[in-house]
Amino acid sequence: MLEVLNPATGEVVERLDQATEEDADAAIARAKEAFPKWRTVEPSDRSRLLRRLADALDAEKENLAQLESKNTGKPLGDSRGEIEMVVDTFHYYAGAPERLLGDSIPVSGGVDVTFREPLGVVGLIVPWNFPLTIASWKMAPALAAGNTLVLKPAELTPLTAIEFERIARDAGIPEGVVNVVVGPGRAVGQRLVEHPDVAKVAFTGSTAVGKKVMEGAAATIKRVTLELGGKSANVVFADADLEEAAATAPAAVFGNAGQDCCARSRILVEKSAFDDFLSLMQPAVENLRVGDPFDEATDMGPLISAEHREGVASYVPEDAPVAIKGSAPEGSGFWYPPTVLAPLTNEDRAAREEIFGPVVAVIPFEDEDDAIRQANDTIYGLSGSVWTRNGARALRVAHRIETGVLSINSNTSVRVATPFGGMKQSGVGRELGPHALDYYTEVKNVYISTEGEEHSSEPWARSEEGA
Ligand code: TXE
Repeated sequence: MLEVLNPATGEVVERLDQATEEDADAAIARAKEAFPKWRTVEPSDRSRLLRRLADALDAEKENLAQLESKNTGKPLGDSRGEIEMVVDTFHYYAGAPERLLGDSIPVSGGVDVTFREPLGVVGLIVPWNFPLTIASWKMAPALAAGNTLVLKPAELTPLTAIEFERIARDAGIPEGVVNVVVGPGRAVGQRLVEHPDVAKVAFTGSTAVGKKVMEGAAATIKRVTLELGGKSANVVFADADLEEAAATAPAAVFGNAGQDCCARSRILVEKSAFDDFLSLMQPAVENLRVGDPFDEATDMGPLISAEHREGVASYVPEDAPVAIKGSAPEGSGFWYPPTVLAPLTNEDRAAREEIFGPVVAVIPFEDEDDAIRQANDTIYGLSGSVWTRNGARALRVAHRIETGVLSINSNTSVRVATPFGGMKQSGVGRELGPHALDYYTEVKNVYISTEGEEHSSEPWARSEEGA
């Protein structure tokens, strides 16, 4: 029996039966059976069905947002924004079935065209930090391209995925196309990775489990996309709008209580502006309201679990250089205060590992080369920001930072219409935007001879004749 908790109170909100490997097999079998029919649904009809699903999600968005906040502890306003993105993601990919264009390639003796075909059954494994949002980034392009799917939500946050399965069915998505299996990563997740009838696994989670997924997928040469950890740098030059950079830096790392793969958890500040930056940042940290997710004034909720809080706290030992500390409620719930460690070096543990909590390392740098060297001195490469008023420098630095997404004078990472994903050990592949569809389709090349019977169409035959 799986006990689902509310992290803001520590109370059980739901008790669910856990799926087993046999349940995973049954879901894969249902998806396999549904695939031939779903892939041949007329593109315009598939489009219409996905649009209807987006509208159905829109109609239930308040219910879904409330459920997401109850299960994750994130502020209700954040959950509403996330569910809005789920709806937008389905609307965006609803336009894709009729736009999955192939190529026509000039060749001699015939016509050559490419088709973009669905993969088959795809297994989607998602984490607890943005439960339904991250699932939608995978489900919408997968379905638009004609795949059927099995979704495994994180054990800690299965509630919106269960609702999604019902909403999809009610919206007319055919039986077996969308299957949700709630169960442990090691049994159900692993089964999706190893099962020969699953053509691809799309995974978001820790880099450690991502490596296991890649390894497990090798046995059946399964396609994989991985969206893993990050240790993104927020690079602030002395010539930047320091007030804006400092006022927005806390939200860029403490948003979702720091449980965000794009969190700017290293702030690199040019030495000459270091003290000014910290002074400007202080009120923004101290004024963060940490508390009840259902209070509209709340900026930050609790961490996901007691165990995770212990892990986060281990990065702030007794002798840690805590420069700024926010507040957090006492008592039940998995609370942790926003914490700024400064000055740190890029060698410190808090600057090297993904903490996934509201703890940030502020690190000085000497000049542009030093900033780039430190920003790149990490195994990760997911996100990041550059703050400067010098346009040429902004582009120079953006080119040299090894990261999949970067923003200049902004802390945003994700948009429905633009590609998102990591370099280095932050992952493989891209989600969102037009690029995601490449990862849910195979390219098939078809050559059609236009030569008559009397002509040989084989180039080697022709060269033999000429020889
Ligand atoms: O992630 P896991 P967890 C990081 C973050 C966090 C740490 C642990 O640092 O503290 O990971 O979080 C399923 N085969 N991120 O434990 O274990 C699991 O059931 C197949 C960063 O929650 O990676 C869940 O559905 N699947 C990240 C999903 O994988 C397996 C987001 C993620 O779980 C499996 C989350 C296995 N062997 C955590 N083992 C980000 N970058 O956004 C587990 N799973």
